[in-house]
Amino acid sequence: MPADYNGTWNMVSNDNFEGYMQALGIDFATRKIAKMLKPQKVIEQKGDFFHVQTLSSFRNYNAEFTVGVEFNEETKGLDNRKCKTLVTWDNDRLVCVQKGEKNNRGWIHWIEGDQLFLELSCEDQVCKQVYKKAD
Ligand code: VL7
Repeated sequence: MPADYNGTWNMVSNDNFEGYMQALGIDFATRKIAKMLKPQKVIEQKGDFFHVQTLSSFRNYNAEFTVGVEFNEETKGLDNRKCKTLVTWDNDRLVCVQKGEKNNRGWIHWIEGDQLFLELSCEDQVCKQVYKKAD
């Protein structure tokens, strides 16, 4: 039985989002707006199938994937790049590798209690986010 990520999760902290966005080449004006946001993750999981929505007042991002199945990801509204993306289980952690123009790009999710953790990597930058489960 894989871990259960279902739910609505509200951001509580966002460390080095600026560095991550700079590594992705996001322009200054967009970064200024983006770093003020407190996005929400809405996750629907059925076994190995995930629908992850990252919602904010500025932009939304939508990802659908099955663990273990590589797919073509287009980061629409973010850096607008194309990646070959693969998410796998590492025990109860979700480990994503986004192969493309940027080196060392990917993310890792895990849960501890009522908190959802996310580490986003690109090049030499790591952004650490924490979300708390909504009631
Ligand atoms: C998705 C943002 C910065 C552009 C706007 C900021 C809008 C809200 O890949 C991600 O999540 C995974 C794991 O949960 C599932 O797709 C992170 C947000 C990364 C990167 C780019 C700044 C402009 C933020 C959408």
